[in-house]
Amino acid sequence: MTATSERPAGLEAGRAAERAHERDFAALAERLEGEGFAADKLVAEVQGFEVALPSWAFATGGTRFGRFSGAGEPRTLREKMEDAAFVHGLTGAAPRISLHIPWDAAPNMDEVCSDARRLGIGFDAVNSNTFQDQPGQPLSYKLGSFSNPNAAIRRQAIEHHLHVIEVGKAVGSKALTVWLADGSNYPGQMSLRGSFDRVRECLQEVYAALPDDWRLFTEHKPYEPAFYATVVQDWGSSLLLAQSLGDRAQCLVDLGHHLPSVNIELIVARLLGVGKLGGFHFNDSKYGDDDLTAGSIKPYVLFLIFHELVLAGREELPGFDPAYMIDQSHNLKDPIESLLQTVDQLQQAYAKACLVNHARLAEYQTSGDVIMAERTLKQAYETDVRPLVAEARRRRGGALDPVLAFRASGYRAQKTAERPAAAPGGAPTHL
Ligand code: RM4
Ligand code: MN
Ligand code: MN
Repeated sequence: MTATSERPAGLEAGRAAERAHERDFAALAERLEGEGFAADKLVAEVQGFEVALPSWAFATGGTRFGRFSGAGEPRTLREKMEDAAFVHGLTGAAPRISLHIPWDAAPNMDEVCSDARRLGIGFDAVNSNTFQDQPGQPLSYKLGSFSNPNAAIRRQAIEHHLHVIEVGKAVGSKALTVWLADGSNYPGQMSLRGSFDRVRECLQEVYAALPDDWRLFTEHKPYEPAFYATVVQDWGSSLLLAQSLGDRAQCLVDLGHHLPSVNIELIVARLLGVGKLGGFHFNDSKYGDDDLTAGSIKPYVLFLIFHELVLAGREELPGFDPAYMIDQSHNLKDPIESLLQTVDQLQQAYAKACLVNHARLAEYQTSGDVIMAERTLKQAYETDVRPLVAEARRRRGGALDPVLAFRASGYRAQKTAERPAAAPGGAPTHL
């Protein structure tokens, strides 16, 4: 077990790598200073970026066609927390884990909290699950949860959410994320208007039970598992819900939950403009809800999203306090390596967005200089910020190159010995 007070094994980069980093960072710092940026300030800004790790991403996810589990995968919440702490130790940027209930149900929450304290991590938003029936559950969600025409099924779904809030309170969470699979597969199966009204009414009851210092995030998704009409299918539906609930209800944008070619940064800008951008589930997508590694397919889009966010932060927009979370399924990669890679990609996109000269961009927009406006963004995007991000990690006691440090640490081999394979199928994981 690695407490965060210890330096995880594998952190010591070779001396040659250290020297190469120092050279690269000095060169970048000089270049950035020439452009009017203070390098130390930028390092501190990058260090301010934090992202929560999803508990369900520490085991190999698989697809609906099968799951090929890897060795040493966590079998319990405590083991997922150990892995999360290791990722945080190497990156210095992932201090919280996001729980999914009942996947992460634990008999003794006090023990969970003391494990977390010992590991040096905390808890982010708690996620509910009414998209599956659980063993022993009296009524089925086959035809919907909050949208179900059967009031007893809606009641059961509300009770589940109240329970999730209790779990979150026990661990110190400050937000509830609600993603509903509710929808229909065939025209006529469900009332398109009635189902939305019922979802809103149920959410109102859940919202009323939120502690005063909590937020509720509504997460939309266009399709899957519903293939004809999903109730909360787009950001418009999500916004209607958040607006009808109250100030502490905001929208969560999962980057994979948009139809192909939708302009996600524009959605982000719209939600920011009305104070309803609550948080993110970072991942990347080629076709749909692919849950691929953030930045692996459309890195420029990721940058443009961060540009909207950094700008909103600088302008101190009302209601701007985004909860950054990862939501990915690691089908083929080692889940820890994939998360380390993801955090690094997010840090890089964020760092690049911090390099945009906003004053100059506004001038070009006003004077109608299209080329120079675009070049202002591209100049930031095309800057190799890897030394900046590595320096931000290093000053936090993390690794210059987290994936290589993880490989050198022997952590996976150690866990493979400590954690004999779970039952076939493994621990519950991302769908
Ligand atoms: C959904 C959605 C939710 C996540 C589940 C596991 O597609 O992205 O955020 O909780 O997957
Ligand atoms: Mn999600
Ligand atoms: Mn998803």
